[in-house]
Amino acid sequence: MGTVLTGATICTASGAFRADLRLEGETVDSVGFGLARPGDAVVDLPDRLLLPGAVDVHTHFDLPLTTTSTADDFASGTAAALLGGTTTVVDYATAFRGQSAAEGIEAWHGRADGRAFCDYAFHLALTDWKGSLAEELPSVIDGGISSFKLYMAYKGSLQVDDGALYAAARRIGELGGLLCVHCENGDLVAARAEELVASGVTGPAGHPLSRPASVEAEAVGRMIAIADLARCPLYVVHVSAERSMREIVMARRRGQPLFAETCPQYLLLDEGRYGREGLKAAAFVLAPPLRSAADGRALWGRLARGEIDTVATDHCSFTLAQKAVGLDDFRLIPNGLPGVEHRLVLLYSEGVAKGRLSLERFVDSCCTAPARLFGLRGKGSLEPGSDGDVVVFDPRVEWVLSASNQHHRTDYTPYEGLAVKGRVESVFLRGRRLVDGGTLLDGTPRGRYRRRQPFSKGVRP
Ligand code: DUC
Ligand code: ZN
Repeated sequence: MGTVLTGATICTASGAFRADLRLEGETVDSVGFGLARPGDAVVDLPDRLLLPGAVDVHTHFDLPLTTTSTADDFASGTAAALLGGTTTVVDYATAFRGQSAAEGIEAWHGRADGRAFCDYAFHLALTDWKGSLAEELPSVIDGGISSFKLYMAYKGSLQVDDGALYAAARRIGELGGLLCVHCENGDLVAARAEELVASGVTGPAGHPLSRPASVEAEAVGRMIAIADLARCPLYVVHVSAERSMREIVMARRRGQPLFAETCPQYLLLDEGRYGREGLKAAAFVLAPPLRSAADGRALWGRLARGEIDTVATDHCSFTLAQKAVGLDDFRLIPNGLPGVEHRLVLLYSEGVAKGRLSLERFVDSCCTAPARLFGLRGKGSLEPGSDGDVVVFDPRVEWVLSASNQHHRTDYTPYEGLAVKGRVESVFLRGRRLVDGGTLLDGTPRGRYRRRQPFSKGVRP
């Protein structure tokens, strides 16, 4: 027995069209007309859009920092994701200094297994580089983790130097992996932050001053050169500034395998938030910081033209009490914003409904391209044979985002009071309806760990 969704518009990365979609078992069985078989459930969905389950390739759930942990763990984070139409997340498992890759990955499985409401996979973030890690990488890739992250920022904790970036990139490239890099010059950030604090600038307004766009763009340019020398495909995470995009576009024109991700916060929010007092500014501290409104406009253009490949959230959530720890020294404010629940509606409402983004680019950047780049077979597409991950989206509903109606485990949302158009009505994960009318239908965490293909093997739905 299957389920036939009728009367809606099917939205894909290459076009939108009226057709029915039949789910059977865990997959999309067929797309077309007259699909119902005896015993099928038929669901009539006039005026709705059917989207592939969205894929968020940048989350930090249950991430331990020196003094605190992120507010969302895998249970709350993946529940919020699913309610917002994201059926797969790729979280950054981290091997902290002194840990082996296997130890880092095992710890992340321990955090996620049996708790996730949507499907999930891991990248592996490496916080140093040594021979033993190089030896471990083939078995990591065999375990379905085919992308790796290195940080050029966070001096003294996550940051690695250029030699390590180069050596890791050589190894990852040779193994057919994809290298994700946080591009900000951590030495410059640390020096400027110290200078600011010494001159009496200690509040949250100091945070963006310590890491301006030039600090990001320099690191992007340097990393592009390193990846080119190392012959390693590069994915630049959370690009926030037009200056960085210029570096990326130039290198792509030279033929380098290079991909760019941005996040809703860089498209929709700007540095004006840091001009407010105390917690009102601290709530918006993340790295890279919010930029100018002109940067946001330029990023929309780059996304619409396909120069930015993906939109992910960098969901890394803290409560206001956690943010308050650094009110007198911005260096202590935990970096990050909540957002995994709101990505689809924000991109639809502020992008598609406002004419900044085509429906195709919306689907590609939020669903299809992330699945393809990160080797998630069966995800990000509504073609027959794909996983039955389907979002029923009602583009007519108007509502207001608020901390009071979100499911992130935070007491604020960066988008408080924003009126949006469009709402996730129901969500199917591998053929089973798990969300309807904006609520989870069952309290059982049904998310599964997904092994990913190496970048070099490509992926077909
Ligand atoms: N930036 C953030 O704002 N949070 C998590 C990690 C990062 O790089
Ligand atoms: Zn991140």
